[in-house]
Amino acid sequence: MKQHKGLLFDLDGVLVDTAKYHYIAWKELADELGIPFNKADNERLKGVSRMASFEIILEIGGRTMSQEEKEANCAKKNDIYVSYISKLDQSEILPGVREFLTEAKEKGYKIALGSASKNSPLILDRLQIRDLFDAIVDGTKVSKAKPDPEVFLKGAEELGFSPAECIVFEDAAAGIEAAHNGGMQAVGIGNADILKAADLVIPGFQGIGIEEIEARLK
Ligand code: B16
Ligand code: MG
Repeated sequence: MKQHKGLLFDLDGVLVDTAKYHYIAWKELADELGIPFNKADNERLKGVSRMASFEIILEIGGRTMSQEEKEANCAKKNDIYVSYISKLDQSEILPGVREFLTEAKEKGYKIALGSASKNSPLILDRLQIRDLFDAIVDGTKVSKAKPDPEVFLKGAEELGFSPAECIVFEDAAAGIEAAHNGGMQAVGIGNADILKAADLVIPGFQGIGIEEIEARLK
């Protein structure tokens, strides 16, 4: 039974794996700065804003920088990152995502993006799924990072629904917490051990539809 009206999706790790491109770009910058940076460090940057990510990298390297220098380095990293995501194509959408979104839309749900990434519109364009979104709330519209609920509360508001009428789909523990802080149910995408707090955890969208999610959320 349809109990909700709005679906709010995180981007990285839910719709597409952009973390690998963030890693390549941060790694290139870190190498240039002589800061050791590996894939385990990159895990700490998932869902974290660009500037906060760079601050973590500086902390790893035991370095400090002026605000101006930090901004210049973030811009440099973003240029590298954008050069990669500009080449994204439809094949990089995670399995089952397009089918899930299309079916939910047909069933009358409204769909919003809730992501920290300022590059969200470009990524949705490249994956050719932008038209499935009724609202896009990204890093250009919010100032507080998850677990603050701001990004999802704005998403619900832009869709015109109350938080209780929305379901959040997230791959990060901080995102699940953000959904709950905003009064929304949260479906975790990925590992149930990491996403213990979620109301339901699924490995991905392959072979699952919104009706099954609604039934299992009860
Ligand atoms: P940008 P999400 C996040 O996306 C990424 O997980 C995180 O690694 C990145 O730093 C952040 O977006 C900002 O991205 O530099 O493109 O503005 O998980 O919130 O969809
Ligand atoms: Mg994510």
